[in-house]
Amino acid sequence: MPVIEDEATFEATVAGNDRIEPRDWMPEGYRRTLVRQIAQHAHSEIIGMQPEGAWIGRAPSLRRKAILLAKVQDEAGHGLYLYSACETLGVTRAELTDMLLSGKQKYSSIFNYPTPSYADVGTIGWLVDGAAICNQVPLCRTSYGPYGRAMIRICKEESFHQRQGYELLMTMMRGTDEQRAMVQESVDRFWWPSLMMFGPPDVESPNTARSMAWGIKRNTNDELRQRFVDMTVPQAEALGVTLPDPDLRWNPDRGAYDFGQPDWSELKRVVSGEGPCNAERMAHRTRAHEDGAWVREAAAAYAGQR
Ligand code: FAQ
Repeated sequence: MPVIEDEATFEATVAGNDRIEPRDWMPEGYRRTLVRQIAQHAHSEIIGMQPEGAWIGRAPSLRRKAILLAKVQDEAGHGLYLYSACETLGVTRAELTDMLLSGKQKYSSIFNYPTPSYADVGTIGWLVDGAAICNQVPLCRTSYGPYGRAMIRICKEESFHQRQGYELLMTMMRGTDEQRAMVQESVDRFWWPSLMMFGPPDVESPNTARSMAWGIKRNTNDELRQRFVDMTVPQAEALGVTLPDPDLRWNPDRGAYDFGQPDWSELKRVVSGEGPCNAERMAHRTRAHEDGAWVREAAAAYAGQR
């Protein structure tokens, strides 16, 4: 039985920071926003397996292969929890997959960048998982119950991912000059795209105000971007790499780092399909979906017999 049956109770529940559950009454816009955000998040986890997955066969030792394999498998799991959370809103996994493959739904811009160097495995763990954690820890308190509960487990695993990336980079930084140069080159490529993961600046973000009022998002894009920079600069110093931003400096008045702005026109291009790897990522995902058709048919036939 639903506990919330009307708009007034819904608004009071959200205002009291309590949870909305699948059977509760909710405004159609709230449901649509959640489907959009959770689906984009799920698609990102699944497409996000590709850039690092390409390195599993080439990782330099059995230990590194095992770690990377475990991490990429976790990402598949994250995608599945999130698709399940999304299904509680009345949309099927097949519909969500169709929306990804037809380009109606997005996935995170960050996975449209190439990973030509093994150091990219470490940089993705450190910066991309680091940004993901900054963005996702507040989502553990999101107003929609199934999404918040999925995020708790995902954040625990992301924190292992971040540490394995940092440890890999630390090991390379203790190695040869060539390895140190590989790390710096990789950080130079991933720094600005990592800042773009938090979305457009608040003044250009059409969804933030509404999503905050509904308790779906708990912080704005700019607040989380700032938190990420403040967290990452000391880690870069400990690692011995330079972040490629001439405007980056500590501001004692704000008690935070000032930093430059990413090229926002690049984010728009990448999100609209013109990033360096969009076509490759979608072709790979489409092929994998088609190759899996027999498994879906067999599972449906088996379920039909029971
Ligand atoms: N890329 O109004 P806003 C991960 C879209 S998981 C692509 O600010 P919102 C784990 C946005 O959807 C990474 N699209 O939107 C991992 C909206 O689209 P619309 C994914 C972007 O939703 C690590 C439009 O632009 N994480 O990394 C991006 O309020 C390593 C306007 O933007 C999540 O999805 C972008 N960067 O805020 C896996 C977290 N930014 O309305 C493998 C959950 C914005 O046209 C390896 N999501 N857009 O359909 C969120 O927190 C929010 O959805 C934001 C965007 C913050 C991403």
